[in-house]
Amino acid sequence: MNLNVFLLTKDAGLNKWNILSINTISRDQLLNKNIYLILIISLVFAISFWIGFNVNLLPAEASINAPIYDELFKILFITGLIIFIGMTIAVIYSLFKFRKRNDQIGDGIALEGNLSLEIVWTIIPSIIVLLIGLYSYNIYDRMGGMKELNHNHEMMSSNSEKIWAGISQTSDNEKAMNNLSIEVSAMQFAFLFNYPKGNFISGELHVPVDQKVSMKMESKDVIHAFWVPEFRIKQDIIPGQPTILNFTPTKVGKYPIICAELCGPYHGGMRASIIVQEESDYNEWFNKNKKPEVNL
Ligand SMILES: [Cu+2]
Repeated sequence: MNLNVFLLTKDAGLNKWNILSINTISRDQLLNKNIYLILIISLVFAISFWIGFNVNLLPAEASINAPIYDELFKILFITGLIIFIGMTIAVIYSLFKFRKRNDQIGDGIALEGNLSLEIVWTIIPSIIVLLIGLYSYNIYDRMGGMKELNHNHEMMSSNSEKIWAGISQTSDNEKAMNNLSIEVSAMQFAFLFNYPKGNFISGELHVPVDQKVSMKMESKDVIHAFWVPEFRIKQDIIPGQPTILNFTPTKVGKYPIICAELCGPYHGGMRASIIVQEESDYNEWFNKNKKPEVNL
């Protein structure tokens, strides 16, 4: 059985292209074409999933937030790869398949509109964007982004003070019960870390491993952002509007703290370090730095 297929032919006398309807492709040929298409699409999916699961572009995972965030990244990465590889193949195929042949002179015919194609390329991206949006919401919720902010922060200097934003993660970890409370001040162009329990200020953030840290952050001047790539967390620090950031480090080591909000001419140099230590090492550091209590 033959199928009706539209082909372009050149009108010899007028040197123009016409659309002619002629029977050329058999059902078998069309089936073969579809099989090739399905094979190529499967291959694109297989390659994308393989790269997504085997190529790691992210730094070490050093907080309990990191694996949660990386789940989302993996999905975004694989989705991006499928689109990128698929589009690249389509472009390269089209370059060869539809290139100008020697006997072709003049413009191609003007094609206008294809409703079914437009419906397909609207529905597919809409579904992808909707699913990614829902999944991102779920990840943000699991990271503690949707937790209530204005309760149960014994560290806060005045309980009535409004916390404006932040990631308030709670973990099932028993140790999370005794949070380490730190107050962060950001200014052009440095971070300062105040340890209220030890009554001292440090330029380096030291925290014990596997223990929940609860930070209240305020800016002295402009908007800054506290970002630790290895922890997969970032939170803006805003003048006059305290924000909080809770996290639990899981890996001993030294990681960069980077200001992630363009805050002035030396923004690029606004960095500090977070040092995650074993509890005994942390206690040693803390006791060395803490100021003796003065009884008046
Ligand atoms: Cu800054």
